[in-house]
Amino acid sequence: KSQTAMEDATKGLDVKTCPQLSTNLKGILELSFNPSLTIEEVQSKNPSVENGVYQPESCRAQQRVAILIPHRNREKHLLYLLDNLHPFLQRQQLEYGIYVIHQAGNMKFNRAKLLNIGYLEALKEKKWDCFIFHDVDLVPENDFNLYLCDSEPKHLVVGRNATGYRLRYKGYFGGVSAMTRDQFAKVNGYSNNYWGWGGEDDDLRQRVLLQKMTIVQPPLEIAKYTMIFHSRDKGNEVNNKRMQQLKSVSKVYKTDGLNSCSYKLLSIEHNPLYINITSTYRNQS
Ligand code: UD2
Ligand code: MN
Repeated sequence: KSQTAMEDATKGLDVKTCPQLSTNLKGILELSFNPSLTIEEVQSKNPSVENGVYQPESCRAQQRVAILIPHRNREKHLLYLLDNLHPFLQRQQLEYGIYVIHQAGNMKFNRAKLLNIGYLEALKEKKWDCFIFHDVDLVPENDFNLYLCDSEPKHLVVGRNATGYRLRYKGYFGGVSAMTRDQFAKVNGYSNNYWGWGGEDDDLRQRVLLQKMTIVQPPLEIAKYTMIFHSRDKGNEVNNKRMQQLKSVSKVYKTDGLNSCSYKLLSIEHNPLYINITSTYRNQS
């Protein structure tokens, strides 16, 4: 039984838990990337979402799921993602919240640290059961790809349009992944020390394996994504230290992660379709 279910049971509420597999699923989706789309249109298509949060009306969700999206200067991608993801998540009958964690300032982009911040800040709002770490530019192509956590960490991007729907490399854990609150706490979250592009996802994978967990994946047929085409962002140049860093994960992960994540919180805005957490970092520590 999920936390939600137990709480409702103690309150004496008699609402049925949503089925493991929603009957609203469609399978392969027609994705939409309309360049003239506005945020107001997406809002009007999703009237049941309130301040970035949704919960099914007719049943109690299996899990409470926080979607964490690291972001800087990708407004268009964010709009496309919200447009596709909101109806997708509602069809899956999840209780969910979408958090966009925005990096302000001119420091090199740090995707992993943003995701740690998202986890820490989201838990101040609600006791989320499950966290989905989600690139802004990846749109799921099949709604049987469930945004739920399993008994082991789950990698949801098995195939991508750009790579002919083949896995990038064995053991790849990037793009979109799902971990329970406890699984993520157990590995001390992501490293905070990957500045610029690359390595942070391999680092997290090592942490998972060091904690004797395994990584599960849905079948390729349903775990397919379209990545919106983009070139490398300014401020996210390749991290040339990543190979070196990846050699010392086992030595440092217990002191580099959630328990050492320092940041300056600039604002938390509750927008109709997502919660926007803006933070900045003083220096590379
Ligand atoms: C791959 C991984 C990604 C991450 C990255 C290395 C896939 C599908 N994804 O993505 O998970 O491991 O390599 O760091 O293989 N972002 C911004 N603004 C920026 C830069 C990045 O918002 O200026 C965010 C955004 O959510 C983006 C993500 O960071 O989707 C990853 O950056 P990317 O898309 O440039 O890297 P990519 O596609 O090689
Ligand atoms: Mn990308």
